[in-house]
Amino acid sequence: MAGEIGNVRIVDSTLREGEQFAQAHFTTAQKLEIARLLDAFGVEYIEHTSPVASPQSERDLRALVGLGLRARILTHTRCTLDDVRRAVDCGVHGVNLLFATSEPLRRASHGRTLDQILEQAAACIAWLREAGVEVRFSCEDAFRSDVADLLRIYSAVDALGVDRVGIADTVGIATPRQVERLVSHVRAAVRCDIEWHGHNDGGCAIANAYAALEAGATHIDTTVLGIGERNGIASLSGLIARLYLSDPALVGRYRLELLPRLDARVAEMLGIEIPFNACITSRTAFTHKAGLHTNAVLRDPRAYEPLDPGVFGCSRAVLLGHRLTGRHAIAHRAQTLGVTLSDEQLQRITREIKAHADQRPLSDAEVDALILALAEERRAPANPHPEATSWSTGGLPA
Ligand code: HCA
Ligand code: CU
Repeated sequence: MAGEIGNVRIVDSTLREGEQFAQAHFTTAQKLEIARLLDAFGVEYIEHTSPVASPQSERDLRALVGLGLRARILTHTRCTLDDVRRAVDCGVHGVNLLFATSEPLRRASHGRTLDQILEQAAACIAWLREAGVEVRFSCEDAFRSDVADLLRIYSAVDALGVDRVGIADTVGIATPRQVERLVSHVRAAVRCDIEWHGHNDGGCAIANAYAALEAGATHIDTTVLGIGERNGIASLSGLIARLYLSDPALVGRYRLELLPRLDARVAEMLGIEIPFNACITSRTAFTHKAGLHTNAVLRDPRAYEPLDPGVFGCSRAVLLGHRLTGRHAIAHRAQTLGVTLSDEQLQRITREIKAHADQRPLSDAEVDALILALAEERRAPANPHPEATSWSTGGLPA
């Protein structure tokens, strides 16, 4: 499968789509910090809000261009000559143009006909080509647009010389199969590259981005943590996890160990936690709990670890103080503490932990205290009341 995916290029839109997240209000310094981190990670493009949006947006875009990063700086504009001129004046390397092509958005938004859309697009594309910057033209709301209309527009802008066309699942309604079908049609209709932008309303953002790549898309829009309008788009960590699982070589040029810092910093700026179910960077992404799992993982982590935490600068955790705990994991912990337990002791402590954890989970320190108490017992004369081991009253796990 992955063999079909070529050289993926990431267009990170944390500073554009991400700014549309309800809780986002980045300062200039924060935007520049995010951009530096994304650049160090290795994304190929960083997309920033249009300079037309507000005076601060224009100043920030200029400051971003001024950083002289390796990543190419794009801005996202409407299809008007005023907007594209302002964008180019800020020094961007490329402009991501968009136009809504679906009937519901045409009605609720701009009210233009297909011919009018094409006329405006042609003028902007010609101007941008003359200015010597990269041009992308995207159809907003592609999955509620007529396929024949889409293909007509994409073929026309391809002929006008855009570097890539964009396909946007603006309201997050597409399934991977639908994505594969539409992207394949577009792939057959244009020579230029294809950018994919998909929202997560139906929980398919990462799957859809991957389906787009399988069908011939070359560029994928992401944001850090997947932030964006409503519940956002494909997250950078999610896309990286998905690609790595198919073939680590697909993400070999990125500094994967920087992902946790990137996600943590952006979460901090937004005043949120990294979502518990985030790929790679969630607090529990490499935590193993049930006895069956921990037993196997301690023998060979690959048993239940499709991603190697070390590659991403993360480490594995094995939880012990809960009712699903297993004897092997406790024996392993004891060994780490330099304690060898007899089979009988091991069974006893496992039983005790389970019984106790039925009331509340035990912290690591509490489990350790129990193991160490048993070690004492081994050294001292036999405890006449083995079940009466006292429990530490330490706090619950964080
Ligand atoms: C929006 C625009 C957009 C644009 C995507 C693109 C979308 O905020 O509605 O330029 O490809 O989701 O359609 O983010
Ligand atoms: Cu969007």
